[in-house]
Parts: sequence; structure tokens; C-alpha cells
Amino acid sequence: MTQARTYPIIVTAQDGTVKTFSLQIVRSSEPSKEILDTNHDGFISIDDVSKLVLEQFDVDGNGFDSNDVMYLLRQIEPRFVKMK
Ligand SMILES: [Ca+2]
Ligand SMILES: [Ca+2]
Repeated sequence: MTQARTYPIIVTAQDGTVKTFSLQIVRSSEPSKEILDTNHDGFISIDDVSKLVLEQFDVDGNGFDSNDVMYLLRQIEPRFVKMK
């Protein structure tokens, strides 16, 4: 899923002609693992997620909120647990 936002850009030429352009920014709502793995150790751990939450990482481009935190927490990769 992607989200697109359109921003108008109004340019006035030297002769006074005004033209309006629109700039569309499309952002993926699914950040790559490379972005989420902040210390590049190959795993998304609670340390990576803590850092992203402290930086108020906005996953889906609508501002940082609890949905971003929930998304980030769900990305924590399961750890191998050795049972004896
Ligand atoms: Ca990591
Ligand atoms: Ca958000």
C-alpha cells in the first residue's frame, strides 16, 4: 500500500505569468528492513524499535502516533530461545 500526497507549486515568471505545478510525493507505507534495522546487525530488535520510537519515526506519512508504535513493535523479530 502506498500513500500519495499532492502539493501545489505556484511559480511566477519574470513577465508575471503565473503557472501552477503539482508535486506528487508517493511514499510506501511499508518501510524496508534496512531502514528499521538501525544498527545493521541483520535483525529488527527491541533496540532498533526503541531508537525509532524515540526518533518518532513516522511509518505511514500521517504524523507520529500510536499506530506507528504498534507497527514498529510488530516488526520485532522472534528470537531463538533455547529450551533445556
Ligand atoms: Ca538491529
Ligand atoms: Ca504515522
